[in-house]
Amino acid sequence: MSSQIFRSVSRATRSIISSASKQKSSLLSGRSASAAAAISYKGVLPALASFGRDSSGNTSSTWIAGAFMLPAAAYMVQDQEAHAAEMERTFIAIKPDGVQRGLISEIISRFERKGFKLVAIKLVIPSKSFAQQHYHDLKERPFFNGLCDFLSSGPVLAMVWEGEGVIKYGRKLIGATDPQKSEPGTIRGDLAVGVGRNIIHGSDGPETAKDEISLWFKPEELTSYISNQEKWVYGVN
Ligand code: IDP
Ligand code: MG
Repeated sequence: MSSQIFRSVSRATRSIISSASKQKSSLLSGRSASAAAAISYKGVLPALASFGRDSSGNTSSTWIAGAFMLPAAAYMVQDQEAHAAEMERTFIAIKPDGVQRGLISEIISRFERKGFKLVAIKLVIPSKSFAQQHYHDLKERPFFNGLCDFLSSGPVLAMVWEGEGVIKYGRKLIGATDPQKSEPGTIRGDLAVGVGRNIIHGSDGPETAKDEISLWFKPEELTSYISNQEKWVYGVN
């Protein structure tokens, strides 16, 4: 993890330097730019955290404005992309039963509270053929037709969540397929009773995560950003 942070910071540093040499005007004021840099890097690399401050530790907007104009928004976007590229993503969907039962906020909050980051979300009613594509590897199972009818029967909340280990741990948060066997404390264990109405879907591995994300979302619907809590979630000692 520390090497990942180092790589992100190295890339961010390169983008600060290259953007600054190309651009003459700052998209944020010197003070905002400096504050943004401190948010991204303080605690990761002290030299960068003090970037834009004078020896007393105060923000030095004249120094930034006069000597080294910071295209803050530009480098922040590049840094976000570099950072996000190193994080795992999974596809999570609240099925029509979970939506109808008013469990959206309960389920989202469990992923949020864990420290995972929401990067895409939309409410859709999938067609039957879309449901068949989503569950294509179950097409030989006797419940396949009923399952696809059910998935396409109402709104599904489709999401992409990002974080270290989110594919495997997302499945742990969800619990066993049959809620009769899901542990208490898991989403299905706490909130569902029958296997045919187990309220949530989660990708079961890196390949399915990749396939399901691209089935449900266009690339431009996926966001990349640094969440303010990341340094608290991923700090190392
Ligand atoms: P998963 O959702 O835990 O990954 P899968 O085996 O991929 O479980 O099955 C997909 C979905 O099919 C389940 O979430 C459940 O809704 C449904 N399903 C699985 N097994 C049965 C069954 O025996 N009867 C009815 N529906 C089932
Ligand atoms: Mg599955």
